[in-house]
Amino acid sequence: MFKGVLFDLDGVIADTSTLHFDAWKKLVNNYFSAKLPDSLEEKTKGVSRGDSLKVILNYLDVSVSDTMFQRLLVEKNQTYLASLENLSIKDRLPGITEFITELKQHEIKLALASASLNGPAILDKLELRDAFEAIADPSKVPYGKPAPDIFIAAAKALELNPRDCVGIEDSSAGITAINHSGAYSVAVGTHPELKAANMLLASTAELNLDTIRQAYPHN
Ligand code: XGP
Ligand code: MG
Repeated sequence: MFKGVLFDLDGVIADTSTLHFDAWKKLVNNYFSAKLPDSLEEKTKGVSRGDSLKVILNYLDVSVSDTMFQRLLVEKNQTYLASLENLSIKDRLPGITEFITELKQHEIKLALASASLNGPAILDKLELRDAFEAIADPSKVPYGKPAPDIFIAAAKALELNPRDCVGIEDSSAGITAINHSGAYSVAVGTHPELKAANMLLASTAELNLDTIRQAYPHN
């Protein structure tokens, strides 16, 4: 049986992925008078703030100075934080409360492996900070998702081998990261690129210990 679960945050624990993309869209509209297609959302999912902006600038085919790049990052985050003002326990995604309770009952350790620098603040708003034994700091790992670093750091913070952990993700960059870390990957969502996961669930409502335990290969 696995001993730890390494959670992504946006789109797995909280319904915040769309808020991120809304903030990116607003930024691009304000600064470049352009619209981002919904198809770009998957490419900004799971990746860091800076990498998301690179994806977007690349799509727009524009280059900006370093100063402007930093300004855009700050402004995007201000817009995003403003949209979180009323975030609360009600914004936990379906099934998350029950799944976390089940994991705790079985003494399985929890770590956060999010690319977001806002992770700790969001866990506080969702009243979930105490449920997590560790929060891996994305600013302290050399490479962001799709590199495996944040999942390796999260397992290490739990004093576990990634092989003894399950990673849960809603983004294809995140699934690639889990797969390369050695943990067992569980994807939640319907995007075709999530098929690279070891286990694919249509939504967080399907997360439960028995389903994963039965499929987990290192019992
Ligand atoms: P942070 C965020 C990115 O801004 C966003 O584009 C990604 O989709 C998200 O992380 C993935 O979790 O990072 O701005 O909250 O630090
Ligand atoms: Mg995510």
